[in-house]
Amino acid sequence: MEQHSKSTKKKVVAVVGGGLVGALNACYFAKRGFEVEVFESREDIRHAKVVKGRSINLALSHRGRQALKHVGMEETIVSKGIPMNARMIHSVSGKWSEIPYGKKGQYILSVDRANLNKELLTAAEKYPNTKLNFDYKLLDWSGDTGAMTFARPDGSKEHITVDLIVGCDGAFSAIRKQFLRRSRFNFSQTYIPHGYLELTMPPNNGEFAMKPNYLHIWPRNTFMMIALPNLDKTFTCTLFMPFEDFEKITTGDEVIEFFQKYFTDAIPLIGVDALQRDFFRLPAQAMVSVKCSPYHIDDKCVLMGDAAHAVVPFYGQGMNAGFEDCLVLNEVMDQFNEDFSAVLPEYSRVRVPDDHAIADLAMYNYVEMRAHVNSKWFLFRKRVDTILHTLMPKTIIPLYTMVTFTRTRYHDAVKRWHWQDKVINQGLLGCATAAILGGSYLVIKYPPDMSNVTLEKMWSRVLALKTF
Ligand code: FAD
Ligand code: EGO
Repeated sequence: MEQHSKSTKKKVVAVVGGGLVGALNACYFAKRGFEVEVFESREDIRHAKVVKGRSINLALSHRGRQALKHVGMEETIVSKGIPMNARMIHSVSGKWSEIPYGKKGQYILSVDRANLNKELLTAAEKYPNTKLNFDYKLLDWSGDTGAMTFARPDGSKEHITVDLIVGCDGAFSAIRKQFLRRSRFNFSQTYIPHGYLELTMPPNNGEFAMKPNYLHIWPRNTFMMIALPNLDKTFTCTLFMPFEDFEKITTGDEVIEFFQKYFTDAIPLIGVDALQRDFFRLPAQAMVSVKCSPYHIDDKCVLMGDAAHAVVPFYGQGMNAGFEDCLVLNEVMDQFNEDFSAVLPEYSRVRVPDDHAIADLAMYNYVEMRAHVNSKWFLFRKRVDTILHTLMPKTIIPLYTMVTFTRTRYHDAVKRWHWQDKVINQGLLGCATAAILGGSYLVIKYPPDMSNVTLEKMWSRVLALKTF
């Protein structure tokens, strides 16, 4: 069936970066029949002894799953994920309270990053029209000719030219450097004052040390800790804290003292020795938010995943958004018959507002949580969300639900959220007005006996109110 005539020969697509988004994207382009070359700077993680990387596990939700489904990978990944049906809020006093994410089928999944990446690389490699190239570090590419320059481990350089470059090389993208040199390219990058540290909570007597099917959260305003379960019955705890506070903790005793004050219940679960050791194993890692636009250069190059939009991890959406990028580009490819000169501008046009919206939402959660979210407020907010949704299931849908369990475009979710806020405020205003009117009516209809009321008595009552 294959045709080798020049006119029907499929174009060559280079996917730069074989991380989560690059590996999935390779499957998408391969499925369409393109000649796909993946270039990854690291060695093949499937054969590597130690895989260093950012977070050990991630929360996979609806958008990411839909994107995996399109290339037949959903089941493979979901079967190795651990459902988290609710958040478990840990209070300072050690009390645990759970709030479901939604109905029975609404859960997020804890997945292992390394396994996910390996499975996606293997899936990409199964297409006969895909080639994976490891130890290829992109140094730069020419905006004029499109030629890419790679560094090899032996110090040599290789120059490669293809029809389309897809930049999936992460938050510090080398592909993006060419964009920065161009006029009318918007770019912003913000490092937040917080860093993060990962700690392992081992199994207890061969079982999970805490209930496994939960996203465990310790909300302490500026200090936050979360824990996601792993298949080996460990939990990976991630502590988020300002760098300046990390710097204040320099000894094992200080670690315990700090945990004693804020995360008491976690000490015996992680173990004093492990805690003191792991806390200093790696320095706290930085988090960056990157926004830019447009995502393409002519018909030559497009940015996707973290390369286009690194978001802070306070919504659990970075990978999900990057996976959804692949799905959106695929939809545009159908619409415009794979004509890159039409596809790429349209992709930027439809995707930029949504990626910017999730970047803003993630930053909003960061600001909100560090400023006033302790365990009481967390529980209160989520309970109010649940009650309003139960009362008016069609009118009020919690923002977290829209973002996590639907494919509502991110920027539509934000719009709807603002609209719902107005509805809620008007509802409250309505209730207040009704209360005042109702109260006035009662006072007029049944006038209270004022004969015994002196000015002095009234004042003392007004002053007594202050104690509230
Ligand atoms: P990356 O995963 O960074 O992959 C980029 C790849 O490109 C790497 O393999 C790298 O080696 C390669 N590369 C880089 N430079 C070059 C070069 N010059 N040449 C060739 N190759 C190159 N997201 C979620 O959805 N849910 C979560 O729960 C979640 N939790 C997170 C927790 C933390 C602490 C952090 C930091 C992030 C979290 N994220 C989460 C976000 C998620 O990790 C990223 O959005 C996701 O990894 C982006 O994938 P990517 O493929 O675009 O980039
Ligand atoms: C009031 C209460 C305002 C990531 C609660 C805002 C994020 C925010 C980092 C959780 C869940 C997946 C996550 C909820 C809020 C992952 C997430 C949430 C964290 C931190 C995370 C929730 C990995 C914000 N989802 N979420 O509603 O359960 O609410 F706590 Cl620090």
